[in-house]
Amino acid sequence: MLKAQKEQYIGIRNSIKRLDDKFSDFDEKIENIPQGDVGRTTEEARKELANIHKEWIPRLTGTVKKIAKGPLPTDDDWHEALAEMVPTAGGIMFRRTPSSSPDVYVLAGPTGVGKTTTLAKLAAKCVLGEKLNVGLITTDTFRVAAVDQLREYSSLLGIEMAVAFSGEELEGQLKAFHDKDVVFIDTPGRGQFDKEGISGICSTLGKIEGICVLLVVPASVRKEDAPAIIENYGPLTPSALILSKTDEASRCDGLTTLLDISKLPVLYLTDGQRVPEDIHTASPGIVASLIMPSVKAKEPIKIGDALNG
Ligand SMILES: Nc1nc2c(ncn2[C@@H]2O[C@H](COP(=O)(O)OP(=O)(O)OP(=O)(O)O)[C@@H](O)[C@H]2O)c(=O)[nH]1
Ligand SMILES: [Mg+2]
Repeated sequence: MLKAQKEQYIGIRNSIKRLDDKFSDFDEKIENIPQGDVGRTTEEARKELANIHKEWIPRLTGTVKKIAKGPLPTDDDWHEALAEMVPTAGGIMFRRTPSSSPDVYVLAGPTGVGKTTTLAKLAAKCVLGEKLNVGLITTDTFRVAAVDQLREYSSLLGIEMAVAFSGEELEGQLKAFHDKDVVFIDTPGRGQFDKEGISGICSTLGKIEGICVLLVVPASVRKEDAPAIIENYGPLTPSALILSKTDEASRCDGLTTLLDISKLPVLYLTDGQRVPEDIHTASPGIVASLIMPSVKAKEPIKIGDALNG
């Protein structure tokens, strides 16, 4: 009996050894498997979930589960689910207004975010692309050289420009621009905590009716700052967001907070200093790629490129 047991034991030991050898071979093969894009970027996508506003996570993960075809969602699944949550409005339909007063757009936002440059890009789109009759008014009589900056753009585009030192002057200039199709109004940059400065812009814009305020916010806005921007710029009742300086934003971890709190759609993205090239109509996919950069959306169509032919 002992002899039989010993043989059995030796047999088991040999089997274990054979299994051991097989597994070490297997380990080596696993190590040599090339890191596929899907596995690697999915891990990154998971990390990027930390950038997403926590109120968005349950809906996002719920959608991802529905979309995913396999047990593990791919980057594309995350991207698609996030894009479904991003509100965009596909740009502005600038139009001819022969029998009515012009459509008036105001660009407002914190200091140095690119308001004046973005205004020039949009004005160029109207003038060069749509052949519209455009007027520019600046209410930024505060910052040194702000007036000259806009004047430079107006002369490059060959369009009229006015400077408004007060609400009354602004009303008068808008009347003088009654024959324009579109009028853009520039405002001075005010930090999000500068409530007094922001209410100064409110009183300058005063009772002018039918204006559309576009809030320019840098794509790199911090999640801690987004609530104050939205709350303190609230009195201007912005209609939409423009996300600026996407080219300088290595992280966009405040964007979903901004979108969640503001409930505003994104109209445009800007990604450089060139006028008019560096502006794009926002799409959910492109904004989602800013939030989760491990997945790249298709190349956006550049308004400037389209203009250049
Ligand atoms: N990289 C990059 N720079 C930009 C972009 N938009 C504007 N800028 C630059 O940012 C700087 C400030 O731009 P402005 O248009 O003067 O910004 P602003 O918001 O009008 O500034 P204030 O009126 O002083 O509040 C300039 O050097 C612009 O060329 C952008 O999308 N990307
Ligand atoms: Mg400016």
